[in-house]
Amino acid sequence: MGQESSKNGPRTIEELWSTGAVSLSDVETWIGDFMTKSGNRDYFTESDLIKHYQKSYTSGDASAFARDVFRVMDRDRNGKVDFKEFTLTMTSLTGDDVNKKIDWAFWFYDVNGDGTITYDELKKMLKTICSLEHGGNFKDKEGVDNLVKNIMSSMDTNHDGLITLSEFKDGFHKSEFCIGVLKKLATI
Ligand SMILES: [Ca+2]
Ligand SMILES: [Ca+2]
Repeated sequence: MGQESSKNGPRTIEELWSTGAVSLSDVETWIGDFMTKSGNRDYFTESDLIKHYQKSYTSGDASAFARDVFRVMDRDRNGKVDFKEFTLTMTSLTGDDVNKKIDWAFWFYDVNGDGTITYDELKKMLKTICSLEHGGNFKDKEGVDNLVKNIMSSMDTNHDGLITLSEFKDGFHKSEFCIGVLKKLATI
């Protein structure tokens, strides 16, 4: 259910353009980024994206982060991200619509795509971000557990152990960690 609404986005560059939400320079930038990631093919794969991030995050391990970004980008789950899928991500993450950004971040956390974020999914995401920055040598296990508990308790307002999209939207701005992750996602 998580990604249902995303399928209603523009299907072609012309359609995207006609929405008026993107400029020519945005599209030119995305074409350049896409060509770099895909090596001038008409798609890129998970391993292409992993290699790409490994170059940017030399002090950490970017593979888990790249896998999660790829999972959300590859909307039809065919193992390839084409230019349309790439631009749908870029319009969500770089546009002015905060709701779209938070939707995208929600799908990023919702690893199994069932429409809710569990304690384990949140913990996995925290480890992924720590690996990205510190190479997976995150020894403060108690610190991770406490941070996950704090985020859960501030967002899971009905205390059923699950964060829904609506709870995520309400609680997002209260979590420095979640805001920090979104800033990272905006640079992909
Ligand atoms: Ca795809
Ligand atoms: Ca889930």
